[in-house]
Amino acid sequence: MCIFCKIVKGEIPNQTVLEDENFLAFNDINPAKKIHVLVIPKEHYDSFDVIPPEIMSEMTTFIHKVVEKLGIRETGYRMITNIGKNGGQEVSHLHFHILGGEPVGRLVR
Ligand code: DGP
Repeated sequence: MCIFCKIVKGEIPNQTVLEDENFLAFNDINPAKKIHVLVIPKEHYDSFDVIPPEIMSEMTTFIHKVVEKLGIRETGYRMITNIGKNGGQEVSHLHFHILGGEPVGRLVR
């Protein structure tokens, strides 16, 4: 079972930001910015590449709630999802990184 599925099952502890029946948002173990939250579907999908569009639509609604709860809607934030080997994905369970709480800098220079 993958590490994020273990988090969903409660086998690995996490600092939950927001949760509903289908999605979970929790603090990244190794934060790159003041706010660094991961948002995942509870059901396992390897990456964004394979998530059904209708589930992605529900996830979008959930992410909006996470951003509202974090209080970073007004200031802005960066959202990233890494896909596969060349995308630098380490955990093969779809997750969106939400980075904020401070300027995150330019992604592409
Ligand atoms: P990625 O490279 O996009 O696959 O990012 C994986 C992220 O997952 C990385 O920022 C660290 C985080 N991470 C890995 N293991 C754990 C864990 O057990 N708990 C938490 N909270 N985050 C984890």
